Amino acid sequence: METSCRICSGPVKGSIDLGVQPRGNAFPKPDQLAGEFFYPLIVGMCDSCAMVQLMAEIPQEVRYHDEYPYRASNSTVHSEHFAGVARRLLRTELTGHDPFIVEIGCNDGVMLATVADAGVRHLGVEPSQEVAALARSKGVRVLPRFFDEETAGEIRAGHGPADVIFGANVIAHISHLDSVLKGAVTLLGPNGVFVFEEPYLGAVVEQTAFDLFYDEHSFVFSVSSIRAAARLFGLDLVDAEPLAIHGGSMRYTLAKRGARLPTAAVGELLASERARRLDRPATLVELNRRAERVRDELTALLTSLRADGKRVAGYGAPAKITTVTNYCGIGTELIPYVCDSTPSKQDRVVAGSHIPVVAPSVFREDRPDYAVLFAWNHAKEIMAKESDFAGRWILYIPEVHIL
Ligand code: JHZ
Ligand code: ZN
Repeated sequence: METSCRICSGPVKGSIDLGVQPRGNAFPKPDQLAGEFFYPLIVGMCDSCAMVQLMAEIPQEVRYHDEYPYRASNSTVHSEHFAGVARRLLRTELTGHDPFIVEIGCNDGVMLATVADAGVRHLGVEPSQEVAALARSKGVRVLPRFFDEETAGEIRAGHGPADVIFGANVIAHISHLDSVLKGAVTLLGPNGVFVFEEPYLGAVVEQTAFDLFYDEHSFVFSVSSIRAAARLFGLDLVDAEPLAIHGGSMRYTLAKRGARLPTAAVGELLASERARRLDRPATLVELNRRAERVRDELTALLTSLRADGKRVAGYGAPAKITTVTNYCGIGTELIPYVCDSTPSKQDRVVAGSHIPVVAPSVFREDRPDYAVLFAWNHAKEIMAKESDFAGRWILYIPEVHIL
């Protein structure tokens, strides 16, 4: 299978095949299972610009509808992280006269609430109504739209140039990334910056985190691919900063061409990516092999626990659980339920594998022998919260192991 790159039109060959998958965040109600949507989840890397991308494209309106269930504030660690991001931007970039920040995909206002509290001019661009309402309830101003070049032009006409455009776990979701980058050029002031943080290809490869691939992640970025994309559209990559969040992310800072000098980190990370062959499609082929091993070991473990009469539950229903359970063919016979603290996911099921999502109180009362930690990126927070759990944790990242 071959397609052309969404960024540079170069050739993209499929290297990772995660099978036929439903949407990661669909979480249908038990009476909504007829006619579930499936697509082939195949991932490739562009031979020319090294951008890792999904071969299929799921329309954004289908993904980010009004009941989009993910709540960015649902983890204490994440809430603190984004409040910290806001404080830092207020200190470093939003210091001039009447500064202005735009956030693409502001979700429930996890970052902009701190900006709003500081009385700084801001606008969240968020198409999903339920999360937008939560943001508004925190005093955040929201434009209910998808961000692209046209929206950027309208925002500039109505509010003036932006000092900062920010996005977290959303820029890699946008298949028209070219239009977003053009929009950034339109909307930013001469010394403005486009800052975004997204799961990092280096972390995905290093940890065999194949579950980071699902319909929402149209791309998985690296310093090399973002530098190439920025250049194509009149921007420079001027900083890159590794982050621990979401199991390993990278924060990229783009500025208008020639406006700022790149930091030393950019060159260092590019060299390290070349050494780790993160710009080579063969790296994805190898990742595919390791994902197959995890799949075989995880299903073998769960099957043998079932044969031994052990009771196993799932913990956390991140979008990632959809990829893992559908790829591995894990259904209710191996994991009868999964608990998650997000009310908008409870009393629904994981798309495709149909594992019911219940409240954490059910897990605490049920006291299973084992719990598969699907929200593995929140391991510390969850294990501290569940310190009374007397069973054992099963992790499948970076490889299948029992704690
Ligand atoms: P979590 C998110 O994906 C959202 P997901 C998005 N698709 C994206 O791009 C990536 O991040 C990068 C639950 N939980 O954060 C809450 C508990 O039950 O890993 C969540 O449903 N108890 C935009 O969905 C899930 O786990 C807890 O104590 O993979 C974690 O989802 C905690 C801390 C979490 O994101
Ligand atoms: Zn390309």
